[in-house]
Amino acid sequence: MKTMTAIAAALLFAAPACAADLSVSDAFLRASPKVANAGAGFVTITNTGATADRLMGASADVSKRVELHTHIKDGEIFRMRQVESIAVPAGGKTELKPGGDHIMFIDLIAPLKEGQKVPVTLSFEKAGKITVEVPVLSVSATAAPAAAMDHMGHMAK
Ligand SMILES: [Cu+2]
Repeated sequence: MKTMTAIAAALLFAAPACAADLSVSDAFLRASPKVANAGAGFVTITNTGATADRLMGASADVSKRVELHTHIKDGEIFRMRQVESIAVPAGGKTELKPGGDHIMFIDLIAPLKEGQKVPVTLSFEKAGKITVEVPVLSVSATAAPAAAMDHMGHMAK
């Protein structure tokens, strides 16, 4: 019995970005231009469970405030708007990506530099808190490194 507990604990440590039925992948932040006082973060949340969950908020010590945002189309212009939560459907996945939902880091304490890693804690209504190490990519990055490599693979074919 003790051995089983130890194995379970080891497995938990091996998968820090998982809680219950949720897993977080493809996380990245965009480096902030020198003049910017805010940065945007993106993650993919996969829910393998039978119960829908919701991302309720996020926290990180790189900025004074962290908000959940989406983009809405206002005539021909896309504007960012704060949202209370982002739904994660049962047995589905939610992609936060440029031009859509994102995590906004407002009033940066220091500029986000490419190559830096930022621990970000995501708070879910049911799964609780999940902390992910989020790499900072270039100012114009549109996808996490793994996804970007995927695209390169497709182009080579
Ligand atoms: Cu935003």
